[in-house]
Amino acid sequence: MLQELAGAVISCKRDTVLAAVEKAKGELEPSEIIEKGLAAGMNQVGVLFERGKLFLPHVMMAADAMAAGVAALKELMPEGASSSKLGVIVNGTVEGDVHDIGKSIVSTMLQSAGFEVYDIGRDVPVKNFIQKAKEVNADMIGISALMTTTLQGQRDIIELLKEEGMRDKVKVMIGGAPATQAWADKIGADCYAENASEAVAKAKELLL
Ligand code: B12
Repeated sequence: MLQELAGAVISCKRDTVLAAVEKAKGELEPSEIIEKGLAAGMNQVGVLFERGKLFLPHVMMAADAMAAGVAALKELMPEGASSSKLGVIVNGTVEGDVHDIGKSIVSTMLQSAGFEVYDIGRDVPVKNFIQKAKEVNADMIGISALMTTTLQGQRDIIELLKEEGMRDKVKVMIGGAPATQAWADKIGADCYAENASEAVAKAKELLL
């Protein structure tokens, strides 16, 4: 079943992904379908792209198909108990970076775990992270970067938080394929998470 889901993303066909998700719905947890099935397929698309076996239009189609698959699962994921929010999190992808599939999965899973999540999108200027955090009185900022060239944006957001005197009040969680624990330590982030389930576990650790 997981292989079928991954294979559907690699096929780059929206209908194939939706059919595979429909089939898997009754048997697997939505988080498992997303992380172990669809995301695994997307990672494979990345490998095939790097090897020159797939081209950018394929990657865009696969990304679109995967997003449709995730959207079809959203209704199955609990919204989180609205009366007892675990904490407020602003989550976005840094400026100059349009990759948002992984970031959106992280937002969805944090939300369904009971956090109040403000997903501010992709290609987001540094100052917008800070503005939104102030506006909603955030406990944590999540920052995604998918390219080595945009990783610096994570450091810039932490630096601006310090300048604004907000660093003690707001935790910072970073993620995205090129991010690592060593990078998180270097830039002074509170934590790094490799995937959405780990992001939920670490957010709970830091905020509860
Ligand atoms: C899909 C994709 C695209 C799609 C994006 C569509 C979209 N809406 O997101 C499109 C086709 C638009 C695209 C464009 C480009 N891409 Co691209 N893309 C990818 C690809 C194949 C997959 C990324 C993905 O969605 N993975 C699946 C998700 C589920 O995984 P994920 O993002 O890693 O997220 C998980 C974790 O990282 C983590 N996580 C993610 N965010 C966060 C945030 C927090 C807070 C936490 C805690 C955790 C967390 O949890 C997620 C869920 O488990 C990668 C290859 C790869 N191996 O990553 C290349 C890749 C990232 N792209 C790359 C490049 C170069 C580009 C382009 C410049 C291509 C071009 N030549 O034009 C442009 C970028 C334009 C720009 N300015 O941003 C390079 C980056 C190279 C580098 N090291 O810097 C990669 C690595 C491919 C490659 N090897 O060349 N791309």
